[in-house]
Amino acid sequence: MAQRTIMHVDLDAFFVAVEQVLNPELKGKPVVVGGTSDQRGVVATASYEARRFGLHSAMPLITARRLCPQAIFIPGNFPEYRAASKNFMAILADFSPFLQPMGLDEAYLDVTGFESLHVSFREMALKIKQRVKNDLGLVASIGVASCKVVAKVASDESKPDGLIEVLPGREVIFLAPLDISKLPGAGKKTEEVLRRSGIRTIGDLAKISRKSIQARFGNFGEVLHDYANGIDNRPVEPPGEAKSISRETTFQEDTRDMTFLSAILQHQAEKVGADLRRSKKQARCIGIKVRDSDFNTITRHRTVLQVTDADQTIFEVGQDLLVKAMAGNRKPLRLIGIEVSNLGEPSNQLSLLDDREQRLHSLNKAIDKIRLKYGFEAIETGRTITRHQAIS
Ligand code: TTP
Ligand code: MG
Repeated sequence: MAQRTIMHVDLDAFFVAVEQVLNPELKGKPVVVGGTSDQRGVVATASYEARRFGLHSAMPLITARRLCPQAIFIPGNFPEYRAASKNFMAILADFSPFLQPMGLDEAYLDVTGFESLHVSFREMALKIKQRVKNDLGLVASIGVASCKVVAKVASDESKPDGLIEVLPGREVIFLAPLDISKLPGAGKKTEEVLRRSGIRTIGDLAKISRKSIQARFGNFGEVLHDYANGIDNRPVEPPGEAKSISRETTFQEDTRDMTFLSAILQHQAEKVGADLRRSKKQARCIGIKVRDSDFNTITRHRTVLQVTDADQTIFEVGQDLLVKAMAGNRKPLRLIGIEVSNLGEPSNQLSLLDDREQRLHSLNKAIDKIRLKYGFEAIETGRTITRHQAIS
């Protein structure tokens, strides 16, 4: 693959930073977004001042209050975060059309060849940081590297208010001393297994033989091994060009609890369906992915007769595929995921054949509207409520 230059841009303490723009009195203080501390719930974002007390995302609010009683707790305001995110992405789009947003506050940019416009990649990154600061009052950290995974690790390492450029050829040297937990893709469980075999740093993983990692983790292990060696050919994919839309979830504990797995799958189907409708696409193919406790990964796909963007159809097909996949494998699962592919524009003629899809489409569009206003979690079904012990 030809030499590329990728930037990973990620906003610092995003939700809190937006709150600080709205109310400058919060600047420089320990601030937590995620409800008032007497409520149940978790920290969504902690300011860097609060992180000094050990606070972090996903920590129960009760614990956060105990560690840092003087912190200011704010319930959160999703429409404001969404608006800030839109402005942030618009700034990035001024610097490169090859932009792949990842959630609200981070994006990859393919900037190959663009250094000549800005003197150097470093100057270009500094300009991006400056624009984000001037226009939005937010702080962006940036990693520059030859591939996505190294750019991402670089931006993480540079925080807060950072910029790290990893020059071509220096990827392995940059990654090697870092703790294995810093490698994207290696979840808690993988990390534990690796640590037990004496692998502590990314460099330790990079050095072990490909055969042994493959034997232990299958093809997933090969990907991790490549990442650890700074090898990652994933392209920066602008969202309009997505060939598929997917969600996957890794569990805290391996499980075969069907109620729980259905809840997760339903939530994933709702997320995927919402993405489909937002991009005005419909899918002809629905697939699932499961990974068992031994890291064997199975995928199953089905082509549906009627193209769909309905959460309900995606879930039903996904559930059916999941049950079949589990019947052929008795091991507990550590991950499940759902994917829709073979995407196309909605066809009015076809939908005459089946008004179920039409009705579901209208219903789901109404739900999308409510969620746009009040946040995705504003609507939960009986099924999705049981999923809350999962991590994603
Ligand atoms: P992150 O980029 O992971 O975190 P951050 O921007 O707060 O802090 P930093 O990047 O400087 O480390 O996530 C972006 C936003 O997503 C974050 O502000 C809040 C939200 N979020 C949650 O709601 N729950 C979570 O568990 C995480 C990790 C993030
Ligand atoms: Mg961030």
